[in-house]
Amino acid sequence: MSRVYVALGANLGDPLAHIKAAQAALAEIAISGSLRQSPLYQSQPMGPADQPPYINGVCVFDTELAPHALLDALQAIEQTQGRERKDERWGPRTLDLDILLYDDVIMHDDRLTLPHYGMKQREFVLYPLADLCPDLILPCATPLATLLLTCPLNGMTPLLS
Ligand code: A4P
Ligand code: MG
Repeated sequence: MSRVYVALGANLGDPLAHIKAAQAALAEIAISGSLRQSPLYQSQPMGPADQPPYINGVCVFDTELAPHALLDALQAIEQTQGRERKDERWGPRTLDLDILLYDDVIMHDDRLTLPHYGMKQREFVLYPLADLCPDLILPCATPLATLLLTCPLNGMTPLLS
């Protein structure tokens, strides 16, 4: 069994509905009862500025799926929710599910980089991650709390539910 952290992001259609549907879908692939979800945030778009704000959050759960099988499962959830892959880097999307951490696995191949390559700089990843697991130490031995010290909120606000 492995413990995984998955980042959720959406900024098209009804982003909150996409995030909530994704949380429900993740609960289905998680080992029963293991899923916890962070509070949600509204964040400014990283990348092209002419796109709507994002809703972001993080989930943690336990799984028997191997890393690539987990990626397949996440991409299937993205497709179910109408994700279209476009050429524009960091462009808008109905739903993006990224594997942040898979146990302490460090790997890189043509489909999967673990830990996720951008997670250490992104406020919309680090703050919800800290909500779930403030004492987390990354596989590179860096404490999450250390990364937060140099990560401004960049206008991100908690989403009031
Ligand atoms: N891939 C490699 N490693 C991973 C991983 N750890 N988890 C590969 C998930 N996928 C991984 O992803 C491209 C390919 O990355 C996948 O086919 C997979 O094999 P994608 O979802 O098709 O494309 P993408 O998400 O547009 O690309 P990229 O570079 O991964 O973008 P990011 O890093 O996901 O950023 N602004 C705010 N405020 N909030 C956001 O959530 N998200 C993005 C996308 C841009 N701006 C944002 C946000
Ligand atoms: Mg992605």
